[in-house]
Amino acid sequence: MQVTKEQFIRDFKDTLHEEQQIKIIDATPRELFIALAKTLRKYYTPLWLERRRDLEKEQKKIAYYFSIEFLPGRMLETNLLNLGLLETVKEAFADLDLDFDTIKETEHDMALGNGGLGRLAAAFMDSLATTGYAGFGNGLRYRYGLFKQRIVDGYQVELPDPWFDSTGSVWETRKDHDNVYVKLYGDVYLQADDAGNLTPVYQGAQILRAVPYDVAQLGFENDTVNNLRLWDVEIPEEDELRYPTIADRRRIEDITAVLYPDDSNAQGRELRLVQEYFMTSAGLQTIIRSYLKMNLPLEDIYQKVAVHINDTHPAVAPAEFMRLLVDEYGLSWDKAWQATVKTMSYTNHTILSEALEKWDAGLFKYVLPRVYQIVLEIDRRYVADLAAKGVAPDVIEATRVVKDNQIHMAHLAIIGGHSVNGVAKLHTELLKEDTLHAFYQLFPEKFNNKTNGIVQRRWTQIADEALSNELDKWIGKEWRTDIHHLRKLNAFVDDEQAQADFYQVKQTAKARLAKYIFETTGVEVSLDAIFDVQVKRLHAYKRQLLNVLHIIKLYWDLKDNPEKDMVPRVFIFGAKAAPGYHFAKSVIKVINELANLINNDETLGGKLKVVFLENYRVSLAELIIPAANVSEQISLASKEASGTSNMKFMMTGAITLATLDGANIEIKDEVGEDNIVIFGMDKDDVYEHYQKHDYYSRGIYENNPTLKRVIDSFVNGTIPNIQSEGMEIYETLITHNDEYFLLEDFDAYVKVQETIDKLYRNRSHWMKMSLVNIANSDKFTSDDTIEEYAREIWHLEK
Ligand code: 26V
Repeated sequence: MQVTKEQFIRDFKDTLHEEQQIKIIDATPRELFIALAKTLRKYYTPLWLERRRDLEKEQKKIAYYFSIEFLPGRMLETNLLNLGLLETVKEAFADLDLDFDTIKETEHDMALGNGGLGRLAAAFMDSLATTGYAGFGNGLRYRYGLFKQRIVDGYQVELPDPWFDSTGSVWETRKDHDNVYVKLYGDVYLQADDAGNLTPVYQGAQILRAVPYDVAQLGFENDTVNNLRLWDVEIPEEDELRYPTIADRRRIEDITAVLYPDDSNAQGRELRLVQEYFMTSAGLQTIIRSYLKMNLPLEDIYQKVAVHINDTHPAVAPAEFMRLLVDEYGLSWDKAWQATVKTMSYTNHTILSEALEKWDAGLFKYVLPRVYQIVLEIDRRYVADLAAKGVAPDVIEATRVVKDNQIHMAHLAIIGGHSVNGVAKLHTELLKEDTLHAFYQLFPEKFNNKTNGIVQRRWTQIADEALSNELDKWIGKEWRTDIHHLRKLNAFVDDEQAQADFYQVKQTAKARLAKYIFETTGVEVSLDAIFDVQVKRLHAYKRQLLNVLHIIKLYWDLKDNPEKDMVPRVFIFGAKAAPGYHFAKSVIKVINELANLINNDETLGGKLKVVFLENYRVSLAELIIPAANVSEQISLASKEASGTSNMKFMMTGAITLATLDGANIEIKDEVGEDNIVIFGMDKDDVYEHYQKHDYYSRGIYENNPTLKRVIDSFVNGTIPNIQSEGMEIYETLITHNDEYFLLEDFDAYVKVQETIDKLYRNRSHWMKMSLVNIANSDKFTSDDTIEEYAREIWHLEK
């Protein structure tokens, strides 16, 4: 977009006057941010409208990405960058004597997601617009995003995160003309109409209004604007008598109040089911409506529409689509089913069985009585079809939708769609071999891999300006528009000047983070230390605790021998634990108490520091990741479906310290074994233990004095203030046989940490490794991932 600096300054001042009735000099940073955002909206709104008109006129196929989470983080800089205005605006602000960073910091992260899954959905929105495909998001407009984490006395405390104020978010537009109505609860019975067809009659259903809020998704320098549609809930005026008290109304407002309601109780689970259905039904109704405007036959809808089911949360989609096509639009079951299967596709994001959603059939029937009937019919026909084909009864039983009084959502997504994909090569192999093996045998053609990706622009051009400028200097600027030009950097990995220059880039990022660490925690860290970082959700399988075991080992090494020759190390953690996840919260407490112990022990000579940064989120990741020397990706092999922070660290020059899990394997394939540090059991070792049932953690503990001393530190008072948490951890590791095999991997992990120490001492060699990582990180651009989805799953045209 062409806007000169002078023009921008005029537009910006006008907006500030019109909207805030204030002059620059009197405005708060927040007011300046709002004015800036509104100026941008004026710039892109014509493109947004034009996009809508073009798509209607050209009747191109559209993919709809259904996801209960979208985690874009801050949008200001991405929007500026994508409009081609980031530099112009920074210069204009400098002229106006305004500090751009102060203004951008007033934007609240849009955190409508938990972690990787939600961030991936947001990345895909950016990449869909950037590649130019028509791909729209469909989700929920939560009033409160992911909780804000505070650490109090070492404990995680969760606070609500109201991410928009009374006027809503600056980036959204309410679209009342696109309201739809969603039916829940009540009774449904079937009645024959004059032609003898059975039609459903609803009695006492609750009817809610779904109101869309649209958020523009701008493509990178291509004038393309796609749409992310987030639904809010309202009580229709004609139904207000049903909700006479404030409490009645609150129960409805709760539907879009929080991301992931507490599902440890029945009420929370019911709310979650309502959320899932609400966004799915509202989205599908809108899709059918806009398709029908083209006057094409409804049974051909799959030619113009693809619906993607992001994890199982929107997996009610095939059943709801059937309900709409059959009940509301009168299609025959068979035609509707064909259209449904060709429209739907599904991504699995985890092999952990506890995360594969199943709904109690009674609850499902109570909340969604008609959809329940449809699910039963889908299940009945599925079983009958396979039985007629002679499929073995145990295979049918293993794959059907309704069994053991539960609705298996993944099964519904697989049966009701034409594509199932995993999110990294190993993950897809495990789905085929293990988790979804029976389905793979029945429908091998449905299975495919789509390795995750990241929006490289955010992690380089936005998060790491110094790195970006250095890259320009060495390889020219083309990489900014076509990331594959990064490979040119391979020519300079041995160049001493390049190594020195990029070392300085990393030091700059480390200094920025060190300042933040000092300001937020009071801990001083040396820039000569290795910044060793593990940031991600706290989960047992991700094994933050293995990292902790190693830190305690270093602590004892230094206590025994303060002269120990080691490069100083700063271990940096960022992690939120699910509010009901006791063990994860205990690990957070232990990390914080360990940090207190270590950071205040002067006998350690500053060689060891531990920092837990509270409230890890996208905007904090932008500060942390560029500053990392070491990227900890140490999940138990087979458990991390892909990981995506691993890709961000790689792109900004950290060395990956990893198990052979998820996309780590593909990172290794890109950089070669010499430029990544791999350790520990692989997936076959892990599965062998499962088969042989021969893992015995107490045996390892008793035969490894170093490890024993480390583990005993949790319960013998070494670390203060962790009596119950220390005991819980001890029991997890020893009494409960260490489900994620930390003990078996401990020695290997310690060894490669020593390798890291050695490698870091040779600056030239380290920087060569770092440069190889940056140079080959183009492989993980989500733009390419989206190209694959668009071509192979959604069959979109450009
Ligand atoms: C959810 C839950 C919820 C209940 C308790 C246990 C549990 C364990 C795992 C999950 C993960 C939900 C799905 C998810 O976020 N998967 C992540 O998706 C990323 C994007 O594909 C991927 O990079 C991560 O490896 C994967 O964990």
